[in-house]
Amino acid sequence: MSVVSHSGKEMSIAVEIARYTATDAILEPGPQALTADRGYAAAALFESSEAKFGALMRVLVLGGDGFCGWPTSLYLSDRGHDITIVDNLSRRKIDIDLEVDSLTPIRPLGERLEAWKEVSGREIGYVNLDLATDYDALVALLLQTRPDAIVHFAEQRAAPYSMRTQKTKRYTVDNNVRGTHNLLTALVETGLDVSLVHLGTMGVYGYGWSGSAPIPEGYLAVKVPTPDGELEREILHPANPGSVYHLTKTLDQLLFSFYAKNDRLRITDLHQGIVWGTQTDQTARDERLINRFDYDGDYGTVLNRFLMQSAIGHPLTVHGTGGQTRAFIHIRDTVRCIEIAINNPPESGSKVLVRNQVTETHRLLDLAKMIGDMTGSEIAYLPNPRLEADENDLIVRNDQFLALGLQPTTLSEGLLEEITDIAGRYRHRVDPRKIIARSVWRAGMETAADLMTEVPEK
Ligand code: NAD
Ligand code: USQ
Repeated sequence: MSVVSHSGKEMSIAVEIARYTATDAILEPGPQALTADRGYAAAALFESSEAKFGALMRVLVLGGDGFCGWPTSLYLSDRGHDITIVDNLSRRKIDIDLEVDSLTPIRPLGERLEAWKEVSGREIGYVNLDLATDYDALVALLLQTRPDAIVHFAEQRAAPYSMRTQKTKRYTVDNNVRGTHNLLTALVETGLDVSLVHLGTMGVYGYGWSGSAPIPEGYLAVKVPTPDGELEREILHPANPGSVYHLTKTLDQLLFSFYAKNDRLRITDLHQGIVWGTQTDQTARDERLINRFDYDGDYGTVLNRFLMQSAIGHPLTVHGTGGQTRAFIHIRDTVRCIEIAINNPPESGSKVLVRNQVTETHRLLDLAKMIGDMTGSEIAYLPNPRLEADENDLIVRNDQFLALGLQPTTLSEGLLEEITDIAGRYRHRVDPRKIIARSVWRAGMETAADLMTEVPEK
């Protein structure tokens, strides 16, 4: 594990652990060594650095090098919070395995952080740690930084990648479930009073289960028949995952529910829709800060894929009939929602606070037609590599974020800008042989052939 401190210097975890051990003479080896008392003792060491950086809130951003985590880290840093990114760079390694790259030229994390310091005058810390395997280092880090809030983005997040092979199925479960559980037990072990904000997904509710009934924010009021009449109860909305990835998010929900009840952890689970767009005010300040844009068949999400496809003249790849309806949110609204969530945490002893982080719902075919009308792109109706309903209704409650001040960025505001500023500008970086989605939900399912092998000149 390597650590880049707030001063930007590279340290090894051994140095940090040695500092704890040296200052806390009463520590015995073994599990009892990592107690809250040890945390308070160790924290004193870092008071001076806290004073120096004058933070409003100390926030750990787990997965802070990723598509949502990077702009969130910059946004929160810009707002005066003291940010430390935790990331094992697994997402960048998966790109190497898949022989694909972000459409936008993302820089190495160290260079990103230097650039941010240069343009904003603010420093962001960085720790390279695997949440799923480096448990002791995670505990040490929590005791060292004593965060007020943790934002947990650090999971394998692509449904098609999670369905690609038996190996990627197992990796997705091992990585996501172990990572989340390690974090929860580390919070209990350290005894720190931290607000945890997790990025969940709309996909935990599934699509079509409740017909045209609005999807509530996490919980469903039900009537249970008993011999003495009906009992009114509130339950977690039934889980109906559509991929191994979405399954891990439903497992996360149960872990959260247990630890909120048993250990009184303060947890917010944000059920986010599909994020579109690329830049925020902060990532747009310098090209070295540019955000990731995935376009390939595994990691590219539907709307950003359509935008990229229209920029290179590729037909818009609608799976099946395009009758699937999904929820969307712009990346600028994602970062605002995270700030709202860390500013409005639940109290200790409350149930998990679930907020639906979505601003619009759209039928995929309508989206494709909207982009086709703007750009003249054709629509290609492809065999669907996923097992999913051809059509579904989707009405989602998002009252909480609206009540807390979110002002949604609508599709009509951002689409053209995204096509010309990002997809058009970096069209030369597209490898068209990576566009067709080829991870199938069940062996033997049909996939389309490449529709383009070279990006045409403009
Ligand atoms: P991403 O893959 O771009 O970022 C995730 C980051 O976490 C990566 O930088 C990766 O290296 C890191 N990471 C993964 N496993 C880790 C581990 N074990 N230890 C340390 N770091 C690890 O994904 P994203 O699009 O930014 O999504 C972030 C979160 O938001 C995910 O949990 C995802 O499920 C959720 N979400 C994303 C979307 C979307 O459209 N992108 C929508 C809804 C929810
Ligand atoms: N689709 C197409 N054409 C494409 C790509 C996708 O028609 O070229 C369709 C898919 O078949 C699916 C829908 O678009 O019906 C959405 O696919 P997606 O890849 O955009 O989104 P999804 O797999 O659901 O996953 C993404 C993120 C995930 C997040 C989720 C939010 O990768 O991390 O959790 O969106 S939600 O969908 O609301 O659950």
